[in-house]
Amino acid sequence: MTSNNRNTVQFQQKPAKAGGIKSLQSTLKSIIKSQQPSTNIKSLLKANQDKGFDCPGCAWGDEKQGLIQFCENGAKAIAWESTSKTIDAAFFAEHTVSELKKQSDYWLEYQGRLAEPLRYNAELDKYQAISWSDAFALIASHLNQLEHVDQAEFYTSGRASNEAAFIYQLFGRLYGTNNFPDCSNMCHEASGVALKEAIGVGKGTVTLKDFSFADAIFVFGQNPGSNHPRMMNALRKSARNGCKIVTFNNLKEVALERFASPQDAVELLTPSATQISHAYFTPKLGGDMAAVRGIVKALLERYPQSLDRNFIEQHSQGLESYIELVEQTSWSKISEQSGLTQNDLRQAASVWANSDKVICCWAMGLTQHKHSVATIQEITNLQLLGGHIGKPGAGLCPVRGHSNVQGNRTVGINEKPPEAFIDSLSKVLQTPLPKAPGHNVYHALKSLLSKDSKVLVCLGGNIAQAAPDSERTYQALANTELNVQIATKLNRSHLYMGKDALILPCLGRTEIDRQTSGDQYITVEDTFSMVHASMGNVEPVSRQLKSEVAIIAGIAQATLGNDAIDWSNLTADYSNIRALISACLPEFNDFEQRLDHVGGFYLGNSASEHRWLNVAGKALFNSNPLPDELVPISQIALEDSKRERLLTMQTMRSHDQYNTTVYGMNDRYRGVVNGRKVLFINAQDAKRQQLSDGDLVTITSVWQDNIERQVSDFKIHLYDIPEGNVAGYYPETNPLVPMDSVGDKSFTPTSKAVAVYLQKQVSDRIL
Ligand SMILES: Nc1nc2c(c(=O)[nH]1)N[C@H]1C(S)=C(S)[C@@H](COP(=O)(O)OP(=O)(O)OC[C@H]3O[C@@H](n4cnc5c(=O)[nH]c(N)nc54)[C@H](O)[C@@H]3O)O[C@H]1N2
Ligand SMILES: Nc1nc2c(c(=O)[nH]1)N[C@H]1C(S)=C(S)[C@@H](COP(=O)(O)OP(=O)(O)OC[C@H]3O[C@@H](n4cnc5c(=O)[nH]c(N)nc54)[C@H](O)[C@@H]3O)O[C@H]1N2
Ligand SMILES: [Mo]
Repeated sequence: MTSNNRNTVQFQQKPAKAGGIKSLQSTLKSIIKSQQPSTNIKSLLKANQDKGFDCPGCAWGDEKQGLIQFCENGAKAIAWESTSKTIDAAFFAEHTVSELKKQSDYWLEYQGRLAEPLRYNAELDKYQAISWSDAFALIASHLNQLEHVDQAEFYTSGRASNEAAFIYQLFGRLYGTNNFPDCSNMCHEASGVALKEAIGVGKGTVTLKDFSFADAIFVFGQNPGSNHPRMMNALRKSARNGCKIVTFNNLKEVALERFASPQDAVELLTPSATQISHAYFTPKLGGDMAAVRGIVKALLERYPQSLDRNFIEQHSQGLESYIELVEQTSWSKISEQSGLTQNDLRQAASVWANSDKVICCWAMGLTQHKHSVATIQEITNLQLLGGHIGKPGAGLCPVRGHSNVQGNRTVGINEKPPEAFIDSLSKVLQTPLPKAPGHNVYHALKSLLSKDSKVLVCLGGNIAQAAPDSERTYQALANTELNVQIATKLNRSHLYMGKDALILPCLGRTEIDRQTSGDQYITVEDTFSMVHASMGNVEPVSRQLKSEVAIIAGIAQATLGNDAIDWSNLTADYSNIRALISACLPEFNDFEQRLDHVGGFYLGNSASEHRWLNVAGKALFNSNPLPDELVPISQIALEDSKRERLLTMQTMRSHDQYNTTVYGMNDRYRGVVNGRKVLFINAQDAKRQQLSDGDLVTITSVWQDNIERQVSDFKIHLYDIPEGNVAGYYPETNPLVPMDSVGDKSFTPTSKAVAVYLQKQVSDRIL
């Protein structure tokens, strides 16, 4: 037997277009696989509609008109949640936790929805049923016994509603800590930090409408065909109206080349498709900052008329030193670091200069690097030069991931809360609340690793698989005295614990949430700062489920009592929570009434009104030098033979997954079927290292701590990817991302730039 048998993945030709009939077929398949086809079709028609529920897929906005507002991958997310399969104590009686650990992530979630509260029994190594009130009492007793309140960590994943997130932070702060690690620490943190410093608000400045007026849209480091399919409709519409789409992506993602709308009969049924990108550039991983610097250099040299002198004079600060820096940056450094030629960047600059209104979009390809904050500030500089912020049809658009990750931050999930927010919250509650910064994901994991922190509560998500450096992350969870997981489906985060652990099953977005005052709706904020209501419409999959709000309120009441807040009153009617949000956050005034408006309401954006709420009181040109090296490998002690072979690896999503939830084994748009242990590599790099398509390799990453981080049995695939770069899927490659390799100022794991070397495997040997 050759070891190739261990890896069943196969490679096909990439499709000629994305979308079209294949999308519809895939949508139908996932509905059928859910074993609830009729309920799910009913659900889908309610997705993102007025008085329907917000699709848990992504944070893209909607027009709230028309019958169909879901996409292929939204359908997968909905079908995955509303399966009829459930697991309860009987399932856990048959499986020890040690056995469950051996199963794949796919298998764990595929068992179905969690149906009753469970407590870990260390003697049996099994989860067993526990009543809700005992579960709440257990949490309270752990929390109340800690020597210090900062020994508790309160993690959030961005699917939680505004109402759940608000009372969660309320509970955490009344308990006494600002330890709120959350998924956005691993996601768009760099965007928030960069934009706050530069323009005074950590959110995008555009709304969905702006996409109809833009003359050009620059898309950096983002794969919307898989991760924001509804964005493809906006890009397609813009492209057809003559808007020039310029893409910067390390890979040639097919949807950004050619996309067929499943809602257009001709594109659906014939090979025709809309060409999306007017120009498509493939920079090196981490090379975007240099690329943007090059565009600015070309603008200053050839198109000085494209500068908006009035805007710059009236609204900005720091132009002179920035121009000096751009002039000092040589074209050779720009080309070397970006991997793009001077000609490429001059072409991009010419599109920019000939467009009056430009939107810049980006996602994880920009935010998961060491110099991400500086990169996003470079894009902001480019936008400021032409006065594109606050102009209709133009502006900055960090495309957010989880469907309510932006809302979570707005309502207080923030380990470094703004002082004004804490002041206002303290005033409304008439109780002083902590202001000292707490832990983000990085600090929380470090603190659990060193056993300084002892209790971990997770409001959703799967921190075990989402966080980097899997072995150390697992150890951090295994160190907990209590690990509490509020979840819909079983995942690996539920399988690591020190002494005590609880799994608390909650309602999903699609389910009816009945409380004493009647059926409740919740609210969410999309990537365009639009807030709207979401209401489930299917029967909960088990009678034992509680809503996230009810669970948090139950924990809070058991831990803190009802002195500061009457928690059951908040659960009884969520409008009581919204009244509190409204009292604490001025942008939510008349919260309840404004929800009546079809499509919800806009929270506003100070920068787009030319109000600059940063320290300078002006839009800032930040003068950040280009990094000395894209991955800091010169500081790593390494034999020359390995150093010569180093490649930079990105970890990304396939078309068949939602973060750590794996729906299937295919990545249709990249021609990958039947497996996920794949490493995409340039043919020249493969040749130099004597590797051929289909060879099995062991991948080892290098870092300053000299800890060996390795994964095996990955099949290499020759692919159109810049030399020196390789790509693999997240979370299979997470063991390779060193925990301490984080972004400057953002602490985000550098998941898009990991230094690795490869070793060919034959049979069970590494050659
Ligand atoms: N179906 C589905 N939808 C999702 C998700 C999901 O997993 N599945 N996840 C949600 C979440 S939480 C998020 S944050 C978003 C993620 O959305 P994306 O950011 O699109 O997700 P990734 O797969 O990480 O894609 C990174 C893209 O950036 C490119 N890239 C990587 N590094 C670089 C670089 O250095 N420079 C440039 N120019 N390009 C680079 C990659 O080739 C890839 O196309 O999607 C959200 N929506
Ligand atoms: N290497 C690498 N690592 C990454 C990334 C990367 O690109 N590369 N991306 C990062 C990014 S952008 C993000 S956002 C994080 C994601 O990190 P997380 O948000 O922590 O992870 P998810 O996979 O989205 O969480 C999935 C779990 O959420 C639970 N769940 C689903 N719906 C609900 C619900 O309605 N309520 C509750 N309570 N639970 C629910 C289910 O149990 C499911 O197993 O991962 C990060 N990690
Ligand atoms: Mo994300």
